[in-house]
Amino acid sequence: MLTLYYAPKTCSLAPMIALEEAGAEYTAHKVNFAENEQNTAPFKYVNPKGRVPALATDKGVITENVAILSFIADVYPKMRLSRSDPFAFAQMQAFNAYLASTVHPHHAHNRRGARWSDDAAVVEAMKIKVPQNMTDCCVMIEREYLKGPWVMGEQYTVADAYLFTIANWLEGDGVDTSKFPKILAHRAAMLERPAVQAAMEKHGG
Ligand SMILES: N[C@@H](CCC(=O)N[C@@H](CS)C(=O)NCC(=O)O)C(=O)O
Repeated sequence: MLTLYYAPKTCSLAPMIALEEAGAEYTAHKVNFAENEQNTAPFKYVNPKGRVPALATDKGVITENVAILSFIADVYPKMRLSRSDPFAFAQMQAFNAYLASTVHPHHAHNRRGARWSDDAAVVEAMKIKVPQNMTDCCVMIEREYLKGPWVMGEQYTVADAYLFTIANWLEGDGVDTSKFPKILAHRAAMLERPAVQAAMEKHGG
């Protein structure tokens, strides 16, 4: 049995969408960020990094979106991108890694700048860069990654759940999304999917 540790309006929406799409049996455990539950001892026992998502499996806990999504893609054939094409799989992982290692940290400079500096002026200066940095990421996604209609082309994969999750943050990060028709079309197509609707309802944004 799987347990997904999640918090509303965070990146844990991506694995929840993937689990819903896969028709997986899982329990959703909400971590209360308002009460800083992510930094309490019981949650740090689950994920010592104090972050969501975390996926508890019968073999242990998996953290990091890239790893969790890859696990779901491997375990549930419906979400699997053919492993018989290692190049396509690597391309999907390159996109997921870009979201995790570049796009998500740029977004985090908006509210979580204190991770990088104790100087209030530096934290403010980092915030000012968020719209530009996130816009630059959108240019990259729109031009280089998003094949359409799905990230990998005709095959829907876990990368779509991850892109959708981060694309929902763009307006809040000061991005003029009207400049990115492919990302908007992807978001609209995702919103049509019953599994995405179910995940959003359960997850809370
Ligand atoms: N690299 C991690 C990032 C996880 C992460 O930063 N999650 C945020 C929510 S989007 C979090 O748990 N933040 C809690 C905090 O900063 O206290 C992943 O992709 O899974």
